[in-house]
Amino acid sequence: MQSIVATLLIAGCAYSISASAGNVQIQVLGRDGKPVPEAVVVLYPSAANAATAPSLLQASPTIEQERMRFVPALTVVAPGTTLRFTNQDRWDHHVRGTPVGPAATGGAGGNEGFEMRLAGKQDGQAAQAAETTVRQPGVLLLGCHLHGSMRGHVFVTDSAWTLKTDADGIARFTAVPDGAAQLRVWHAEQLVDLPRKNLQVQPTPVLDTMQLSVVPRPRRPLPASAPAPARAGSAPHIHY
Ligand SMILES: [Cu+2]
Repeated sequence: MQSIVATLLIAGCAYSISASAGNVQIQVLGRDGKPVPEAVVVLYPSAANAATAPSLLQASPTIEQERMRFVPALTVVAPGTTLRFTNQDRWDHHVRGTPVGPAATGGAGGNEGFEMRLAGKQDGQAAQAAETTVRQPGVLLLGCHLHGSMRGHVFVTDSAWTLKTDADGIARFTAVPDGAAQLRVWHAEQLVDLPRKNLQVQPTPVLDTMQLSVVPRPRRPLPASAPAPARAGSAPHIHY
């Protein structure tokens, strides 16, 4: 009897260890200690294991212009990804993407900016869409020439191990290769880059936190109905 119990215990342990191998959970906190959703958590596992990288990123993301907002407000992609912008509002948007941060001033390392005019959606017709491809790691600030309140970001990452934090401020990675890894956290309102942190990924779960030096403002709620500025529809006018 005793040996059966011992066997079961050993089996249970083995199971829980294998189920949690490579689990890395990073919680991002504001300066006030509260969880921060919509932060970007980037892991850089040791180079020897780079081949095992998963596909955590969307291959063909769409960013909607909906009720005067970019939805989602933050899009995380790999270099080479084509972004699709779709105007669901009844009025025009003139979307622009502006490189910000260190890559913007790094010459060849930065992305080109882009802009695109998208006519308002007409009854019974498909929403107008336009695409642009991001080539280099870096951050693009999204705005609209017509509506100064519209803000969004595209984070072009240099690691396949990249996630946005959820409502609890947590990014949950699984099956991260064992060994040394670096951790980077980015948030739109964290203007001074936080220093990277060294992690040791191991068979037991790794739980860690990164604290911003700012308290991000809560995002303004989606209005039930936005005012509809009367603008004549126009042909798409796209610059790359
Ligand atoms: Cu607009």
